[in-house]
Amino acid sequence: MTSPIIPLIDDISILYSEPKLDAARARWADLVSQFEQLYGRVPDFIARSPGRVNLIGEHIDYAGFGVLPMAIENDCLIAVAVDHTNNKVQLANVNSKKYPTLEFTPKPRQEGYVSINPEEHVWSNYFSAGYRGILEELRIEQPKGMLCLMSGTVPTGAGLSSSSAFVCCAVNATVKAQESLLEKSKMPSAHELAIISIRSERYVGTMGGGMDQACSILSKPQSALFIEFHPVLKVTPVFFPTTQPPIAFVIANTMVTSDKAVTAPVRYNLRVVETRGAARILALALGIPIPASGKLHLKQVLDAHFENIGYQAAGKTEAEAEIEKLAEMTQIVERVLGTEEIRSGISFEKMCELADISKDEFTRLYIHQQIRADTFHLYRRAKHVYSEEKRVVQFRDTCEKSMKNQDLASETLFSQLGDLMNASQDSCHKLYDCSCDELEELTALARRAGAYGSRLTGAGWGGATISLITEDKVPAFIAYLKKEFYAKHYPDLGGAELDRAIFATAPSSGAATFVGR
Ligand code: NG1
Ligand code: MG
Repeated sequence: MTSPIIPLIDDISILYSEPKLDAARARWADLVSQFEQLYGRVPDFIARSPGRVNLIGEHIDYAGFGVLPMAIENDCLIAVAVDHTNNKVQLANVNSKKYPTLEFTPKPRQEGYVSINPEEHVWSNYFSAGYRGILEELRIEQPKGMLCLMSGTVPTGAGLSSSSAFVCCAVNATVKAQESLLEKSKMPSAHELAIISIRSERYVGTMGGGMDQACSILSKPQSALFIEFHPVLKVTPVFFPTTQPPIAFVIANTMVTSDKAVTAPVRYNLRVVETRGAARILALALGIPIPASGKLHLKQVLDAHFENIGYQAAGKTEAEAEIEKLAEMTQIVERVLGTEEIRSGISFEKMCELADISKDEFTRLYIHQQIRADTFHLYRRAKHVYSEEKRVVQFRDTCEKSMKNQDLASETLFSQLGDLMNASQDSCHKLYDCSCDELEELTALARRAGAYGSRLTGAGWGGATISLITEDKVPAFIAYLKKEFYAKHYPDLGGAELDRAIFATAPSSGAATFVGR
């Protein structure tokens, strides 16, 4: 059997940088041949979605604020053959020892097609979430059967968004497989697919903000992506100026895994709830009416406040005005939430009392998944969010200015960007409590090894760091961290495994489906 997809493997050079291309070609070819062995037929197409690394803007997407990630070369591939004879779904993984095969016959649409139990942490939940989310959106009654084989190279639990790469890939694979059931005009746009993927991942049980799915689906080659969420999802590519030596980013994984789905009640989802509590109390203090839905986040508070006071940005650029507003919001946080009573944390009861809402109503509005906490830290969380967004605006503005005015000395540019990344790490550590010893150690070592800036990326509590350095220094930088961090903490880690833990990354492009010709 010769797959019509094989010739396409030549075209994947747009997805991976030169040093990684041979290995990528071998992996795609292997996926196709394993597919043939498993299902006795060739796949109809391969869907691909990349992971991402967040350059700056951590834990602020769910507060409505803009973030600046970029897609990476590590990705999720799903090879698919559409089965026109029945509606059964089979999903196997090339690593079948670690990831058992999922098989199901979809339930009726009204019953959500497939059961997903967020309490049961199985790898295939992410596929099921994407499959269910897109079929619900398209209101498909009789989905076509799908034979699927997945291959993933985004490390799991590393903050590089293996989960969203998988959900987005499942969404893309499913929509492509069902395309014959849809009128052309009903095919969702990439923008719609991103929104559907954001919603879909919530079936797995995290109250995520949307950065990862938007980045995986909407990234453009050679650039990072500025993503705004409020009032609507909007993306703008951000380019780095050509400098000599060129700018480079290195990802280094602490190898401490933090599975967000497992720890959500005490970490991720708790942070979402703390920022919601803070938003309500700030709104009350500023005389901002709570919307009829009862829901609001910290970005809405900022917008409403500056509208209330009739803020005029006269003579300022958009970025300058934004920075001024964010600085003022941190002052307001200081005044309203930095009081003796609230500053060092409050109980759930106290939070509801100050937010002028009953415990039941608060739970109904904001706590969709279980939360376990005695103390809620509204002051430090809100302070992080507003100051982090200020850094995002500054980072983006610095890149854009230096694109226009290429004579900004590259040393100055790198230092400015690096300082913002370091300040972000500091805030994640001290205000957001989402760092850990290994992240602190690794980012400190990275700076010692010459990084202009180094910070955790993704949700934190483990996972990877991202460091800004120049291309000429990458080999020495990697060698230093291998010696000073990996050899000490993980003496058994070597060869290809070690190279998967620490590597330079280039911006990749967003999700796509590859069909044979
Ligand atoms: P990770 O842990 O990398 O999946 C999560 C969220 C993001 C964002 C970051 C923190 C999901 C799918 N991802 O990323 O939306 O909030 O944490 O900045 O929930
Ligand atoms: Mg994730």
